Amino acid sequence: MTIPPRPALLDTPEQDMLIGGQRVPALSGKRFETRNPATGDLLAMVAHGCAEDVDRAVKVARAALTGPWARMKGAERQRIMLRLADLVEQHYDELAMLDTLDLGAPYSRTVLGKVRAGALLRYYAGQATLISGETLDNSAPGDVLSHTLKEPIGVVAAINPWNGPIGMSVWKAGPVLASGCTLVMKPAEQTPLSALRFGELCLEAGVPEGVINIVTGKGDAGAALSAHPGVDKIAFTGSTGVGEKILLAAAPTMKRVSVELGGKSPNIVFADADLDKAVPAAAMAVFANSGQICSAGTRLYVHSSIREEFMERLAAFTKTMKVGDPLDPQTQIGPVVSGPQMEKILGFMEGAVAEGASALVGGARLSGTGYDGGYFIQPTIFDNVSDTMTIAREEIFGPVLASFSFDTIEEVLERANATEFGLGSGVWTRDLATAHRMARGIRAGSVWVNCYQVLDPGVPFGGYGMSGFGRESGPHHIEEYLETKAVWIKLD
Ligand code: TXE
Repeated sequence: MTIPPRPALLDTPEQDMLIGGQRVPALSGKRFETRNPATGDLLAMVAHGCAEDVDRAVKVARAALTGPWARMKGAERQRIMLRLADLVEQHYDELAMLDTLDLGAPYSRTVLGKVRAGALLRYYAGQATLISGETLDNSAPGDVLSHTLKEPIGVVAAINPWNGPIGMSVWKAGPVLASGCTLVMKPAEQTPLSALRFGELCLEAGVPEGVINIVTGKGDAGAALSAHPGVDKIAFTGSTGVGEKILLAAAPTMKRVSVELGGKSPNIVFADADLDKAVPAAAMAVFANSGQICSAGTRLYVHSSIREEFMERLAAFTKTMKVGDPLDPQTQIGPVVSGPQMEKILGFMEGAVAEGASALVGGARLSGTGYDGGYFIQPTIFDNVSDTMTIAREEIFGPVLASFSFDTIEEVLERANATEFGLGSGVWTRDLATAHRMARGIRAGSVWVNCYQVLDPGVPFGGYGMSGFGRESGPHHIEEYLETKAVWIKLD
């Protein structure tokens, strides 16, 4: 693998927003810093968009709903989206490199997103030509003919997290473009850069000006989007606390809202599992992206009859994982995204020890990586964890695993479901009946059997309970971007 050169975008140290096809500074002229979490180096000063910039972008996005975009057939939107898919793939090295510098995720990981980004855009491009209403002739046969029309819902606001920036931009834009909606997207303040480059590629692909707008800013810009009367739908991915705020802010204007929030996902290994596969997968389920994945498998339940062997092998595997320089092709785990996130994670680890858990592996900040200013944390496995401890219940969003032992399927189901969240889950077994019983019994939006964290544009992803609602991907996702209008025609 070759590490690409520093992205050309960074030659412009002051990065502006993208509104109405133009790169524009914030109306206040203010900017905020975005830094490399591995080195602390300043990457760019980014336009600090606030409520007035949000208002400007929303007005542009509303106006674009009646422009050339509104007159395009699905097949034309599809052609633009396929061109965008090609462009995103052609420029993926640069997009992945921007994320590596901005987020700290190893380049060996960010570049893997290329396949998914292309697949997502092509999947949604396909959907652009499949939107159609129905003829409903059975309400009063012979007397009235009814049919439905599907219309774009309008202006969509996407409020994004920082843990997978370019992948999230593509995921949020796909259904917007397919449905004929317009978008104001606010990337997270920690990782705003790749979204800006993606916005430029949308223009290059032929997406009309004003259809995709990128407002860089902080929580107040997200709050302004959530309350703005010109926004029809919000697609949010982020913390459960902010999800609650967005629902409240959106209520007075009855916006459609989908929220993909936090998790505390169980990963369950039965005695008959293929351990050669389950051991590395259990490690990657929680340590990939430094644990900064909403559906990370953070609660590991291993059957008591194999637990000792399993934990020994898991500990040995974890010790081989290479943590360090995100630009080293061998690196598997980079730093966490920011100083505050690192402090929060270290706080959880200290709390775990105070509550009686013991670190089987790791348990501290990592030094000696060559970047002493970087926010590196050792991949950590906790043993002697009880179900009531904080690390067993709360989302840590770092490379920290809580491990448990179990005896029966009924017991493990009950304990796996004893959480307010319900996003991901893993089951490792060779027994079909066990697999099916677990798949039915677990309360979570995804159950991965003998695999973990697999995503596909054609398969829905989302949460139960405090992990949110709405499903992204899959054949029905686009419905969340459409209004259904019933038309009644009296025949006599
Ligand atoms: O997320 P926030 P943070 C979880 C994870 C992590 C914690 C905190 O546990 O440790 O959240 O991360 C915007 N109205 N996840 O603080 O605050 C904000 O600018 C509208 C899980 O970074 O939720 C950013 O664009 N928007 C998660 C986005 O919300 C607001 C991924 C997410 O930020 C806002 C990330 C407001 N009042 C964190 N305040 C997942 N589900 O994958 C902030 N924002």
